[in-house]
Amino acid sequence: ARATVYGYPRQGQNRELKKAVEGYWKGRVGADALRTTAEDLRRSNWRQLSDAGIHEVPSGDFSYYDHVLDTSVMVGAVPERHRAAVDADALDGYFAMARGTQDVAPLEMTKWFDTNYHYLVPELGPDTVFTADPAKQVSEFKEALALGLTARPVLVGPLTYLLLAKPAPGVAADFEPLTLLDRLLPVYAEILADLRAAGAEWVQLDEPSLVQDRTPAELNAAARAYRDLGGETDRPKLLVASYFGRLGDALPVLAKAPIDGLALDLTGSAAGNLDALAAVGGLPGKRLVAGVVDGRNIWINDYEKSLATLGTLLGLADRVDVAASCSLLHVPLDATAERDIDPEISRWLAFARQKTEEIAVLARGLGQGTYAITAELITNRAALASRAGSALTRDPAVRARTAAVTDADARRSQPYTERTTAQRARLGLPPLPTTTIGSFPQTDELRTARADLRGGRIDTAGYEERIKEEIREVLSFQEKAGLDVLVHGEPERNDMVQYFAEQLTGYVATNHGWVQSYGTRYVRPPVLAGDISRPEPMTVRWTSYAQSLTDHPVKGMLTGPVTMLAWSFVRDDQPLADTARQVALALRDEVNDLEAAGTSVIQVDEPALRETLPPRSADHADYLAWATESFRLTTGGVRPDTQIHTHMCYAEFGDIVQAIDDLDADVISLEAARSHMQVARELAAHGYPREAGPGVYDIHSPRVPSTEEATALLLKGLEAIPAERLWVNPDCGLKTRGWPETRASLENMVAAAREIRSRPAADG
Ligand code: THG
Ligand code: ZN
Repeated sequence: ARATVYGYPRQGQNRELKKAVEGYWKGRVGADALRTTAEDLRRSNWRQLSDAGIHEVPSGDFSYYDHVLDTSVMVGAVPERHRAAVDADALDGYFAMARGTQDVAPLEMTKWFDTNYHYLVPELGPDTVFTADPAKQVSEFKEALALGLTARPVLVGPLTYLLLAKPAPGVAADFEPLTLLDRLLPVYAEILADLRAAGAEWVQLDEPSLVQDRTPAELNAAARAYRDLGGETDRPKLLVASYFGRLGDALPVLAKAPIDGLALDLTGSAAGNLDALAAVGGLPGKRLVAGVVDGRNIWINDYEKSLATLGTLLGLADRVDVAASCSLLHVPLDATAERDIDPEISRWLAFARQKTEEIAVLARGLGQGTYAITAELITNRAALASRAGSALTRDPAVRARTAAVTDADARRSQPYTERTTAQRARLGLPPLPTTTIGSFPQTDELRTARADLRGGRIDTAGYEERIKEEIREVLSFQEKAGLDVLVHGEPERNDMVQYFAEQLTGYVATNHGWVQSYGTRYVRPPVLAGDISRPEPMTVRWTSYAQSLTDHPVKGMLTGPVTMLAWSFVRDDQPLADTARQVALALRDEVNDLEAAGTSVIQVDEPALRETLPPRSADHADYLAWATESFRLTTGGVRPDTQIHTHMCYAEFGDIVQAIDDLDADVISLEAARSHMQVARELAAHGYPREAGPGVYDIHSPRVPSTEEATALLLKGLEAIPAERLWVNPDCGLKTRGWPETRASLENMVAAAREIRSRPAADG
């Protein structure tokens, strides 16, 4: 059995790639220096993989920005508006597609399946002409070859590429990119031939779209694609890779296709692939790549369990190789870089580098028998036993409390129709109340203050004085601007998940655990390692300080339980629902403490509610049940006259409107400016009964909306939501914005709300 992986973190141990790319954008790093950095990183990754015992390494998985954008370049799908930039300079054109320029908008960015990675959405239309540009794939393959390694080029497959695409601007919204399949396949065939000519024995085509629900027509397209590509004579062997879930109806399609190998995810809820494979009679004559090491999480593998799975698979394919369940892009690079993690916990952790070692050990155990890995098995068993028996993973008080939760705990004591009366009496807000989502610009001074605190250049008292100073400024601006419900601006927070994780018992933070979120932006997801509890209040001090400065209500600001899970590494030793319940109870304590301190409005953000929706609709109901319950558990303990807000920032809510309703929040603010109030209409169509603030301006751009624009959007919002239930707010938090545009935009927003309030019809 051979050990292999589909992809590896690209950024380097010290995020050298981020520094080089951002340096290039600023003109501080030349194109040649950037290329050299990239080559060095690729070489160092390949050496790491090879040293760990990976027999077949991936090539072409490297990217300056995003591998879906690389695929668009590979098939010549450059939007018209970027054509000139690409023709003038390929690298600058590439970055223009990713980030836009003064004159042209970038490609849209969206989540890569249910991960926290974002890709650039291909823009296609009936006039799209594909042309093969195999240069990147061929040259990176040759680089690996030059190191004496066996490499397998990894490409986004044609079906997934088209299914991820959307109609280009100006193309009819109902245009289906999949109709371009027959035009795309010859381009893939040409690239495959070039890779074979360069010496590739195998090429991997990634088709994660096939783990989502697919129509019969889409499955037919899959069958056709792989019949055509498989039927080419001048081609390498084809490995079709699925990951992020179960193949379902696509499994028999691929099993029958004239391809040479199939990669299956066999972790977590995708373990069902095993029975499904047996049911279709296995893959006679084909290679099976078994994803038994979880590529989405950071826990050590259970060797005995994996070997049992691998043993069963041996009878189901011509040959069985070992891999992670998906690319290792979604985990940090190296757990040994973490020096501050409790040694009891660090022996339970495997980041990308450790996972490659696990894959190699399992391949050896599968190929040579378990006696060949005796020492590794003993160490593995001991580490797993230490985790299962640890007081860190099992806190009896937390377990007793979650076990005692009742339905009533997850329910407000009165329905919205009664609560709203109490809240109106307490808050005394005007119609169309104005507010913001929570964060204000994170200035360089704030980042410097945090770095100074970490570096010991200022003490805690000095740091907190700077935070208070910022809060005073944020409050005084909001009062002057005439906002109704104020916020403290969150100057004390680094990241909306990390900040809470650092204060909750059971969570572990990393120092170097960077994972690419998009382009040169990274996050450091904290680890839900043990049972979660809240030793002391986390935000009450700052909210109370802000409230002491004003007579307006100041919103308490928290991150909700679903988002805490979605942007962390979760436990794999208990159901997600249990972890969610523990986090919810810890947050509930914070909500209740905020209320006790006099906070009348509390916002619990759930931007990740939609993105964690499982790929198979059969799994939606279970997920939404625990997700909405954990939100209601967080917020269910407050008085009727305390107003609960939530916030989500995704353009497509259509399929989760019922879940949004089930949260039973009093007010929801939603990203809407870019989808022209479509959200408001979706809520109205559903009969959403509570208050809502569809965003009236896009915070992702420094552009200042005029009062007239904001007024027009509000009037549109009023067509869907009556004035007594419509809030006025931007799309999202303002932390990535600068102060000048923040000031101007909020002033215009308030002016628009006042303008409409002054009209006779709108005062409710
Ligand atoms: N927090 C977490 N996950 C997220 C978001 C978040 N996922 C979705 C979305 N928001 C992703 N957006 C971003 C935006 C900015 C950055 C990362 C993800 C970013 N990162 C800094 C960088 O790479 O330079 C590092 C920030 C830091 O120092 O912690 O700017 O809000 N968890
Ligand atoms: Zn948002």
